Amino acid sequence: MTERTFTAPDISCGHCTRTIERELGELEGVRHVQADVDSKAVTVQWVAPADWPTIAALLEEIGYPPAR
Ligand SMILES: [Cu+2]
Repeated sequence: MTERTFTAPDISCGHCTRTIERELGELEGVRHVQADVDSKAVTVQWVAPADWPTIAALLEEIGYPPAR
């Protein structure tokens, strides 16, 4: 299991965090997603076949690119 916590600066409300949790949660291999409005932090836990490039690409696609 891999875990990564990052910031998604475009998070602005609870809808954003729910969208992120739902969309990432639908990726095969993603086991846990938690997004926080106040800190704009997102923690994701995954196993194969999920990987960071796939997760980052999906975040870009739904409008919440991870901070670099
Ligand atoms: Cu929002």
